Amino acid sequence: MTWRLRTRRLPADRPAVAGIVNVTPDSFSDGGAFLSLERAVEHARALTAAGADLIDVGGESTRPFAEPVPEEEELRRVAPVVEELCRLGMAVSVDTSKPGVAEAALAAGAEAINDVTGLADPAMRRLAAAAGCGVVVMHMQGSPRTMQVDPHYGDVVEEVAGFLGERCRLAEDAGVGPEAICVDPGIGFGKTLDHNLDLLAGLDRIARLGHPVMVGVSRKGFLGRLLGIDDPAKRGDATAVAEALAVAQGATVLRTHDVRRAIEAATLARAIVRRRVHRA
Ligand code: HH2
Repeated sequence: MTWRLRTRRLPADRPAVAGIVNVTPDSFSDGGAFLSLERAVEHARALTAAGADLIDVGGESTRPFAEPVPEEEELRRVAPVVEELCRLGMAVSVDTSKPGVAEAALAAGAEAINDVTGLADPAMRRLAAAAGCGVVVMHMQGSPRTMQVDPHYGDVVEEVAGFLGERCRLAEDAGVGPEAICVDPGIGFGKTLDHNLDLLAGLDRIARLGHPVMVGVSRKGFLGRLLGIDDPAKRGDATAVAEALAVAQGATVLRTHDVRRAIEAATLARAIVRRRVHRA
């Protein structure tokens, strides 16, 4: 299934990969590494050379217990980077829940808005509709400051699928084209280890919503908890395995720190799953 961005489409014949550029001092695995324009651009160039289809630029960490960043500061971090990457011809999504930041990124040429609140703000839905850009509608229970305190669900897969379906309807009512919407279960956003595992096992249910499915497992805490790996930088092998399994379950876009490894994982998973389909 292909995801339509503002001026281009992501490939339909293979899983797409979005490389992460965090222009933040405090992201959980790479905080501070790409805070200057030069470092951020250099990193985006490397991700693109490794095969990234999209570069996801964020200026506010959403790790558990993170404090919100004022809009002016987020703009200051993100706008010059988005502008330069667009000038270099890269497809850029902006990872923000603030309409003001999304608007500036779109003005600089961004192709998509990645909103971890699932387009909660009606202004974000109107903005996306007017720009004709792609959107990622993600599920989160609570906010980054509170989400890991005591997350609970009845049936996590059904609840997340229901939430995403409802937010897709709201986006479409505001005028966002259905083919511009990508959904994301929000791994690690208000979820225990069990919730994350249930969601990864149940991605086929999320895929039945009829939109491309983005999954972000890269270096996340649940991998560390399951495997006893405290250092996020050492979760690369676990990330690749989780990414391969996510693709096998229906993920079509991987949001990741290590693009080359994600492409290998996704290509292998897709090649094996194809055989399963042919035998059925
Ligand atoms: N995860 C993070 C941030 N944005 N967006 C989507 N759509 N899906 C995700 O899973 C997702 C996301 C958290 O990861 P990261 O950007 O590496 O860290 P931080 O939030 O600390 O900057």
